[in-house]
Amino acid sequence: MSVLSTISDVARRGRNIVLDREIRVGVTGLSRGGKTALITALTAAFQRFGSEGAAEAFPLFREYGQHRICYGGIASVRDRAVPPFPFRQAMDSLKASPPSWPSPTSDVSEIRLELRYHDDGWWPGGGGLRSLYVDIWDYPGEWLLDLMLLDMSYEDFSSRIAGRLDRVRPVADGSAWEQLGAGLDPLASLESQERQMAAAVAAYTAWLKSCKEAGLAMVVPGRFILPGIHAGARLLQFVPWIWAPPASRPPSGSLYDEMRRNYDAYREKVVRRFYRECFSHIDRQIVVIDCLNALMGGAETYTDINETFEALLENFAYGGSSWWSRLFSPKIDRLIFAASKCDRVTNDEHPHMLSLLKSMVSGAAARVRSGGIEPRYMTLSAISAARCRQLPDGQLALFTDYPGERPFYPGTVPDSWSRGDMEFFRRGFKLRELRPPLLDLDDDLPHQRLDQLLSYLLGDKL
Ligand SMILES: Nc1nc2c(ncn2[C@@H]2O[C@H](COP(=O)(O)OP(=O)(O)O)[C@@H](O)[C@H]2O)c(=O)[nH]1
Ligand SMILES: [Mg+2]
Repeated sequence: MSVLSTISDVARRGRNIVLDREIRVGVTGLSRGGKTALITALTAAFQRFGSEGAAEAFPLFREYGQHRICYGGIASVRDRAVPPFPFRQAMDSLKASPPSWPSPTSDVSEIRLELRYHDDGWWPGGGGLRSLYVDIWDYPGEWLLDLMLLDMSYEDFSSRIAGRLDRVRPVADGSAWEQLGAGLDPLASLESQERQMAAAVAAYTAWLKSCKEAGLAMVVPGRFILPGIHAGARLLQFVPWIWAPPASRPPSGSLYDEMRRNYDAYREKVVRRFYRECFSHIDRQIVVIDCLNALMGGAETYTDINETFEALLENFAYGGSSWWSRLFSPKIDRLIFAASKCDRVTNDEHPHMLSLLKSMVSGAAARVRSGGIEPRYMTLSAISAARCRQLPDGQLALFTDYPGERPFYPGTVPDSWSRGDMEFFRRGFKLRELRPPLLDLDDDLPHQRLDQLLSYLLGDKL
């Protein structure tokens, strides 16, 4: 980006902020949490704004009617350097026959949404038709956890991982890389041990993969699992040093020194850039969590979610924000924790799912409250693949669109979280990944409470 276009971007953003016409939304979630589905659903919702029946389709978005929203759609991109969010591809795959879910995200993308509404303002410059722009970024969830590393030195990172090893051993055993790494000599020259280091990195990566498969949240560094353009780069050559610290100061060119430099380069060149691109200056945050999936992993994964999101949210500033502070020291003034994919349980279980969500993120929520804002919680289905209906015997069950697929009852979600309850849930609950809904070309995407989310995200800005 040239200096001139940077200046004009800053000036434009300044003007939009002062006039309260632009908000940046950070969708925060682990991989497979439901971010891409949510961004697709939000975009499709915007495209419906102004058309017949839209107010009825989003009854909980009360501000829609109050402010007479008359148009919504995709606006031209804010930053030409960032690829656009692949909305068309996502819709094409959802509407194909047979349909498929949008493909997993492999890189950063961005979308700018716009809505227009009637402003009844009486102040000078108020009144008439106004626009509100909403910027959203999508990215692979694997990279999200790296934000934790922003303020961590190599030593901090190492001790954090060392502290987890035993705790997660029941679901993901890290003995293989522990043993391999124990043979490394931190003070010897890198050349003499390059092969051993590569083997330790490969074994550490294999452990991270097994953590991910077990449903653990804290899987860092994320690029070890999904390197993107950094595949094969030197800066991915390090492992946390969990063994006895070097006996003396590691000389330049020693194995320890090299790993620390690679870590620092990773943090500065990869993670900071990712943060700047997707998370700096966000005004509002949605944290999407697939609670049911996390719970299927048992007590370890349940606790891991809490610890992970607490550490993660430390990288964001929360608090009330005026246009002045938005311009000079932006803060997040609204945060929503959303339990995603709630169409996988019957409606009577939603209150239980909500209490599960609250207990899963209690540490992270405390972090947000310390900034003086009260987080909201909701259960959400961005793209519903099942509908809840009553069977003739009065029992609730889930119905999909697929002929021949029988209605089913997945089970009950407990509302207290003792180990016993979790075990009961794991054994008894049938968590089914659902195929996407069967849609005709002109059908709208079915959802649950997307309108509530829209109201909370945007209502006060209209
Ligand atoms: N039943 C149901 N499944 C969903 C929903 N949203 C996402 N999914 C499933 O979760 C998978 C991951 O979603 P995605 O949005 O790609 O997650 P991301 O990795 O956070 O972007 C999808 O492929 C679907 O199988 C939803 O609202 N309902
Ligand atoms: Mg995605």
